Amino acid sequence: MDIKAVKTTPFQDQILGTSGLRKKVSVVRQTHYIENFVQSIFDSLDGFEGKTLVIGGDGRFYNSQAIQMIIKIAVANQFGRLVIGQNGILSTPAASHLIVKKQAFGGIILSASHNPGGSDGDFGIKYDIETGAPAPQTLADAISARTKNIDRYWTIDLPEIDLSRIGEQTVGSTVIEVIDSVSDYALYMQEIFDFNLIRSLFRQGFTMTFDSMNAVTGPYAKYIFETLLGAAEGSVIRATPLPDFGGVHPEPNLTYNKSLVDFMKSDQATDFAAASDGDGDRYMILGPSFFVNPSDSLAILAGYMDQIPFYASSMSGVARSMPTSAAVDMVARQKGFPVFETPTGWKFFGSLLGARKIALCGEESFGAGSSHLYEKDGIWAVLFWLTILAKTGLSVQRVNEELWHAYGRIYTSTHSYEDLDSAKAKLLMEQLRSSLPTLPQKEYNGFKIKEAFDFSYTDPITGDVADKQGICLVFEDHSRIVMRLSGTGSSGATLRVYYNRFMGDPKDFSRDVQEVIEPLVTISKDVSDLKALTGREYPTVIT
Ligand code: G16
Repeated sequence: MDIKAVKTTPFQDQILGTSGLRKKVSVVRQTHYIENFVQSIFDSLDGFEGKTLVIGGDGRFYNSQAIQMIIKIAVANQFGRLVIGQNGILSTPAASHLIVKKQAFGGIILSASHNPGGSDGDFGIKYDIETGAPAPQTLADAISARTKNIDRYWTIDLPEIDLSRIGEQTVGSTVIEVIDSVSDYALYMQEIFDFNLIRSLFRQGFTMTFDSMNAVTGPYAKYIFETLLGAAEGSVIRATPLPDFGGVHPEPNLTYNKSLVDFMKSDQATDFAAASDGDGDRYMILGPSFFVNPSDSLAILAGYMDQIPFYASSMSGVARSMPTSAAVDMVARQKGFPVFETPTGWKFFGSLLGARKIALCGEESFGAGSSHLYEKDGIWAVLFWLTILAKTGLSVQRVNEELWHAYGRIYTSTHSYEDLDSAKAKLLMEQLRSSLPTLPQKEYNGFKIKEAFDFSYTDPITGDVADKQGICLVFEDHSRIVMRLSGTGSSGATLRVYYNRFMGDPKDFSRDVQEVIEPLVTISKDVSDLKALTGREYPTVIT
């Protein structure tokens, strides 16, 4: 086997965002683009020679071609074994699980998650470390830095590897193993949850719809919900992963999965519905005419976690990203668990999970996970919900209402302004940042600002500091506005504005979310000069 050093020049835009590298397909198809980035990952790591690398992706356009390139570079860099999902398919949580199960050095996951696919859509690459957690910020920074001065990558000449056939072959000193994408993950779920309990729910006639949105969870959901658990055939819809997700924007929320939301408002609604995103790490939960906000969902999972034997001896603390509402804090306080507040990005949970400081974590952006694996996990969250419904016999709505009756309701919504001009969006944040000292004690329509600050985080385990993680305005009545720029887009800028407003009186528990937060929306626009600076009056996505 002839290992070749290929001369290359750096691309200046290979900066890792909230979750790895995300770019338009047209960008990653440039000659040397994938190779540069993957070699930059390897150049930022030490001691992987002879070790195992897991590779897989969400099946989006360019997945297969990119995997063939990565195989060549990984072989040339002397990995001992490559474990690849059949047809190049691995959901993010399944890849994370495999990394640990196969005692791999790490894994490369090809996904732009919830971003659209297809030839003019987005592509993404992220690296997970040996715990199956996303590369921590220090490693992400090292990779970004290496992409700026890379001048060669290693590769070999190799005919295309047939990824449709399960089995092993050896190339040079590297074993290339193609595995079933679903079975290990499905077995692991059976270790965590009582499948007999959930099966009994379906035996009693319980109905569910799981919408895979033409993305990676289709084969996982079909096997787990229909084959193993006995949900009626056809319960899993849009179950075949397609390179362009059938034109669907694979983001499970009220805007991009309106069809499921509408279905759950119709006469045909099932008892329960859920959806997952492009790479299977996000989830959305619905009941008939009822939506569970992800911040509430996290709090509900925290409330029931000690009833799941898998966690009985390991239930420690919980963590949420800063923009996520404090509903989970109220549950954790009552149960005596510490709460950690981290910046947005799953990578910030990794050190806390590794140090066993937390057993549960989640985000307002439709992500939840636990110590079972160090990525967020959509199907796990749905199985957790099915377990709660089977144990309690309650409806989705009733489970959520019980949370409000116990602790009060934090009305929560996120408004995203997508495709803004980047320079204008940055200016908005800079101006807001510089006005922070003047804001405390200011009153807007009866809402008095108590604190105004830019969130900064010191990782309690590693000591790493992350600054400028979102501007927070906290009001005297505990309402809160958070503003930050998204780090997952592939072009332009997305401004995210997060609203929380607490209501303690049960007569206020069934109000319209947008009506409740409306005064805060007006304040956020005023303090940030949003319309004048961006030319936008209304968000593109409301969740
Ligand atoms: C990623 C991260 C999440 C983050 C989300 C939104 O999710 O893993 O931690 O909350 O992006 O980030 P942003 O607000 O910067 O767009 P995913 O599902 O896209 O991998």
